[in-house]
Parts: sequence; structure tokens; C-alpha cells
Amino acid sequence: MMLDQILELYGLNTNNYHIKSFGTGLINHTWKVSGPENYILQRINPYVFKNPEAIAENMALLAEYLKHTAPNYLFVAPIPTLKGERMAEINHKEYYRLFPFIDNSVTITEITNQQEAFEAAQQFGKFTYLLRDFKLEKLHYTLPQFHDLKLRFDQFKEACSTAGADKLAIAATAINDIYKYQGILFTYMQLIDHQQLPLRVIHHDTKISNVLFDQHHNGLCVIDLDTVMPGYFLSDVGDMLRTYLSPANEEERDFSKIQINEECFYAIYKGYVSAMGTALTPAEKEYFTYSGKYMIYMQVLRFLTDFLNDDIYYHTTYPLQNLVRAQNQLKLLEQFTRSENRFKKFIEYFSFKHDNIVN
Ligand code: GN1
Ligand code: MG
Repeated sequence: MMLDQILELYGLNTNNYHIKSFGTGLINHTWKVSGPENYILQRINPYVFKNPEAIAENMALLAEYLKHTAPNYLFVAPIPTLKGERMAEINHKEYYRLFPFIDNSVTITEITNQQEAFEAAQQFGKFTYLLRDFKLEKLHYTLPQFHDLKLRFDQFKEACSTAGADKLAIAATAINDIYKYQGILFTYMQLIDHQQLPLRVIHHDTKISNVLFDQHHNGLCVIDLDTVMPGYFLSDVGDMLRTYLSPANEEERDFSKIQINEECFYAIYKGYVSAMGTALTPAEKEYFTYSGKYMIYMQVLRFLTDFLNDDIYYHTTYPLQNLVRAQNQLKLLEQFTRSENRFKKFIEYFSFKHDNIVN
């Protein structure tokens, strides 16, 4: 079978290994390869990542940089094929990568306590911090304009103009809500226009399953580095807030379960700040809470756009799933907004206390 063919490109005898689907990603397909040693095998989704070579090059550059500047940091880089290539290619332009499976590491699919949120935020902060002096110009944009909220909004408007009347009718309330929250877009445009935030090496997919933990749930490192590229802290912090605060995730159909665990917000703030330290600018602290609204709103736009476009991007398992996901995220946005003032007060208080202790 096809996967056996790939293992052979890595010099692995397929009789000794067992391959099983792994993880819950919506974009790439992932398998665990178990045998004398364990690996993670991943197929790159060619519809999403048009230039897999760019990903491979970014990873090689980062691996090299960190090897010198942070030799103890665990950077999980892909293994070269027998021929020394960075990816395995079969069937003309079907790309796969093999990673070592880090022994004794675990991944989790949901947050069960605040400490996990703290550890994860610390790991994403650490990653960006360790790369704070890396020359951004060297990195490829593996997904150009990935988190450009203006682009996402324009794509949504475009989808509205081409969708059928029936779809527009069932999505009417959600579409209306998009306009209700349009201030989130204006704030973003103002932030970017005035260059208020520094560009950094950003992960761009900070869900909890992209953190490796040890057996005691201490954070080890971050994984799934396909979308590592220049960006703003908004993306990483925002997606942690989007995906860690509610016990129910974006697939939940019972919206009453979507709630905000405020303690978890505090843990994310403390974890991120503990790693970024003084590298985090006053503007980044000021827009920390905003980042959650920015990412939740973007996800509403993306799910709704995909629904209107007949589900061409996100994998679905039932009709209307992308609409339900968008409605779910709207509920999350509403809940988040209710906690917003408390979040801001906490940050002000925490920064004040901290600055006064430090000085
Ligand atoms: C996609 O495949 P996965 O779950 O890692 C998407 C993210 C979305 C997420 C929503 C490249 O990530 O941006 O937030 O789905 N990744 C890409 O579940 O589009
Ligand atoms: Mg991903």
C-alpha cells in the first residue's frame, strides 16, 4: 500500500512497523508509525499548502538557528529520506514527512486544568522568545495572509455575493452578527496601519494538541510547525484564548456548554508573560485581551465563508457543520466579550504589581 512505499523511502522495513491514524487535525493527515522506534508520519494537504518546499526550508532554517542559540531546546524536525531529501514525494507532488516520536511525551486534546494552559502558553511564548532575534526576512510565508482579518472579511463578503439564496437564508442571523462585531475588524486595520505591533516568529496554530508534554504534564515544546512564519502575537495568544477557555470546543452543538473559564485566561497570560518577559511590548499587553476577539471573529468568518462556499476548505462529516461551527464561535465571542473588562483589569493590575516588584 501507499504508506508502505513511503516508509521504504525512509529505509524502514514495513514488516516491522504498524501504521495507525493519529490526531484530529482538519488539514493534514497524520499517522503514528509504531515499531522498533516510533514515528509520526504526515501527509501535507496540497490544497492548503501550495508550496511544501517553503515549509521544509523554514524548518531547516529554524532547526539550524536553534541548534546554535538554544542547544537544549527540543525542536522536532523532520527526518530526511534515504536520499537526503527533506520530504518524501510519491505520485508526483504528494508530499510526506516523517518525524521522530518523542519518547514519553504526550499530547492532550483538551485542557483539564489551568496548569496545562499555563504550560502551553509558556511554550508558545518560549518559542517566539527564543527566535526573537531571528531574521524574519529569511522565513517563507507558507500561507500568505493567513491571519489577515481584512482578507478573511473580504473573502466572506465575496462568498455572500456568490452563495445561493437558500444558504444565505439559513445563515442570515450569523451573517448579521458578523456585521454587529465589525468593530473587531476596524481595530485590527488600525493596529496594522499604524504598525503598533512588532512582527515576530509566530506559530499560528496554538491549539493544545500542538504542545508536547512530559508524563507530568510539564510542557516540552511546540509541534506542527507548518504555519510558523512572521506574524503578530495576536495570532498565537488569540488562538489559545479561542481554544483553551471554553470546556466545549468548536465542534460542540449544545451551545449552552460554551462558557468562559476566566481562571484559564489568567493562566495563559501568566504563562506567556513568564516566557516573553520584557520582550512583550506595552502595546502587546494592551491588546492581549483583544487578541481573543480577533481570533474568534476570524474563525467565525472562516467557518461561515466555507459554509457559503459549499465546504471546500474544512473537512465536514455532516451537512451544515460549518454553519454550526460558525454559530458556536459566535456564542464563544459573545461569552468572551462578557468577561472582557475583568480580563483587562487583571492585566492592568498584574502589570502594575509586577513592574513595581521588578523596579
Ligand atoms: C485548521 O488542521 P488544524 O486543526 O490544525 C486551520 C486553523 C483553524 C483550525 C480550526 C492551515 O487547523 O487555522 O483554526 O483548523 N489550519 C489551517 O479548527 O487552515
Ligand atoms: Mg495545524
